[in-house]
Amino acid sequence: STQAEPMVLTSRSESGKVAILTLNRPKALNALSTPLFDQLNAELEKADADESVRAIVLTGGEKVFAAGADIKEMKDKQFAEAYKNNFLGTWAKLADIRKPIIGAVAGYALGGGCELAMMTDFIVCTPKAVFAQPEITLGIIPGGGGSQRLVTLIGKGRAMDMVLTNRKVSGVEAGQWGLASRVTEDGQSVVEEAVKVADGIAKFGVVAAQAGKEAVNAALELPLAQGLRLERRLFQALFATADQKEGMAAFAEKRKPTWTDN
Ligand code: CO8
Repeated sequence: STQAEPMVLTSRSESGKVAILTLNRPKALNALSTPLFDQLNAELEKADADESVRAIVLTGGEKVFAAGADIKEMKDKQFAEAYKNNFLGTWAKLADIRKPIIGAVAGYALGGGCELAMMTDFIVCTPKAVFAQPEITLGIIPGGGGSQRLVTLIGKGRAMDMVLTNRKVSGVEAGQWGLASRVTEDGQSVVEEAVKVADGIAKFGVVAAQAGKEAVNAALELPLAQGLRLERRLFQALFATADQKEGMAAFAEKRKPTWTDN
């Protein structure tokens, strides 16, 4: 058969608890196209709904995470078509996924690739990874949240520097700036490291993990007083869970907790 190779490959960690989604358009350096995002969104929704999945790792290749939105797809686009079909509108689905997602970045994360990485909950990268927003070189600006998320992660000045000068930021710098949370040792597999971190999350209760993600994300959207209220309400709500009773009983009894996700 001549069935097309999927543009997003899926696998599981050895523990079976972490879904690994791998961007797979190597000939186009994982350029992000509408069909690729349709597949990515479908796989993300599947993983989010699957109770055996407790965390997700999103990665690309060893040389390229993703070289940005597909320039060939965008080249001849017109406003009316882009507007009517809400171009890029569905590309931010990842940000709605409730399970923890770790971005594992090796090589180029350019334009939409950098933006996609920033949609994950946090990034693990190699020291030689390259993050940049080259949109200005194409006569456009970031369209996948880059101008907003960069400011939160690295501050206004560095965000401006990247967006206005196409500055290339190495993995090492990304770690220093807070764009990446963890930087691997040279030669270490970024996917293995991200999976190890994700497996660590997978060992905790799902309710606490999802609530923690919800609370941190609220900080990006809410004024402080509302964010603090939401955090406190979530905190109080967790006293209705079996996992809170188990976690604190286990501490008091000096044993390991057994989470039931209830
Ligand atoms: N789109 C389409 N095709 C691409 C892209 C891309 N972004 N990047 C690379 N390719 C293709 C090349 O055209 C080439 O195809 P072919 O073999 O048919 O000629 C193939 O991939 C290999 O690329 P190169 O020969 O250029 O490989 P090099 O190793 O010489 O260079 C680079 C690698 C430096 C990564 C180079 O390919 C490059 O600069 N790519 C473009 C990077 C860029 O400008 N990205 C920003 C795009 S704009 C954008 O992302 C807007 C964001 C929109 C929001 C997204 C929401 C998530």
